Amino acid sequence: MRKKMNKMNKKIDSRRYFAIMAAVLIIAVVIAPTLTAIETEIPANASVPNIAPSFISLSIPDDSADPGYQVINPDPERNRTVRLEVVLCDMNGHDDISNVNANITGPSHVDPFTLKLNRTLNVSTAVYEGYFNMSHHKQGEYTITVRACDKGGMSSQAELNFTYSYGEVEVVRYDFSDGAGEDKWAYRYQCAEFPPNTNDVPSIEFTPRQYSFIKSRNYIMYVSVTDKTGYHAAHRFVFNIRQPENILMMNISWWGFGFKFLGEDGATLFIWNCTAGRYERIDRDNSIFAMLKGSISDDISNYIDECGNITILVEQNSPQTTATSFWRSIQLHSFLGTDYICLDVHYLSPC
Ligand SMILES: [Ca+2]
Ligand SMILES: [Ca+2]
Repeated sequence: MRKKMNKMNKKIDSRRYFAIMAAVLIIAVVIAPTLTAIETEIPANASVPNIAPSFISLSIPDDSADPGYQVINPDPERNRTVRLEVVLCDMNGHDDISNVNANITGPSHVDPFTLKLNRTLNVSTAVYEGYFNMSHHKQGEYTITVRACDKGGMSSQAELNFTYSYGEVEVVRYDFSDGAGEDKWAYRYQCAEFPPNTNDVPSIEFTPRQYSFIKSRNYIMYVSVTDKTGYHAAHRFVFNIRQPENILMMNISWWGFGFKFLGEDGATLFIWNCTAGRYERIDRDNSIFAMLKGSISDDISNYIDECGNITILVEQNSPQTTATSFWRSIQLHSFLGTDYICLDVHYLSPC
C-alpha cells in the first residue's frame, strides 16, 4: 500500500514538474519577445513630454563674504553695475530655453532686464547672466524674480533677495603698537637698489626692542646705518590686513629721519604693486626730519597679495659714498630712522 502511495506521489511530482516547465517555456517563448518588442518598438524620435526649465542656482557672484547678498554703492550718483548669474536646466535640452527675464521689486523702481546665455555646462544645463544698475535707489531689501520660458510655452521662476545700501565707511589703523611680528613686520637695514626689484629686501627682522621704538610717534626712533658703498639705509614694512574686500582707500604715513653727509637728506616712500611686480614711489621728502604720506584709492587689490599683505619700503635718498682725503678714505654713510608708521584702511561696512 505504502509502495503504491509513493508511486502515485512520484507521478504527481513529475506532472507538476512538467507543468512548471511548460509554463517557463511559454514565458520564454511568448512573453520575453513581447518585452523585447516593447523595448525596441520605441522610435528614436519619439516625442518626450515638454518639461519646464528648472533653476539650479541664482547668485550675485561678486558679493561680499557676508551672509546673504549685499549690493553696496558708496557713490549713489554713479551706477553700481551688478551681475546676476543663473544656472538653468531643461530636460528637453538647454536649447529648449527660449528666454530668461528678471524683474526687481523693492523700495525703488529698477529697470527689468534680460539674461543672456553665458555658457553651457552639459546637454541640459546652461549658465545665463544679466546686468542691472543701482545708483540713487532707496536703500533696503530688493527681490529679483527671474522667469525662464521654454519653446513649448512652459515656464518657471525663482527669486533672490539682496540688500542695497550706500554702506558705512569705517577706518581701521594698523601700526606697531600691537601685533609686531605677528600680523605686521619690519625689516632693516640697507638696500643696494633704489628701489629693489623684489619685495623681500631688506630682510633682517626688527627685534622686539627695535619694534618698541616704532610703536608710537614720540621722536624715539630706530636708526639704521649703511655699511657698504652704494647702499641706501632702508626699512621695509609688511602689514597683513583683515579687510581684503570693499576697501575704498589706504593711507600710509611715516615719520622719521633721513640723513646723508654730502648727499640728499630725507627719504622716499614706496609701495609694492603685486600685479606689476614692482615698487611704486608714493612720496619723497629731502628734509632730515621727514614726514612721508601716500594714499592708494585706485586698483587697490593690486597692492594686496593673495595672503592679504601690503609691503611698504622707506629708503634714505642717497647711497653711502666714499670720500677720499689726502691721507685716507672716509665712508659717508646713509642713515634712516623710523619714528612711527601707520596704515589706515578705509573700507565699506554694510549698514
Ligand atoms: Ca522644456
Ligand atoms: Ca617712535
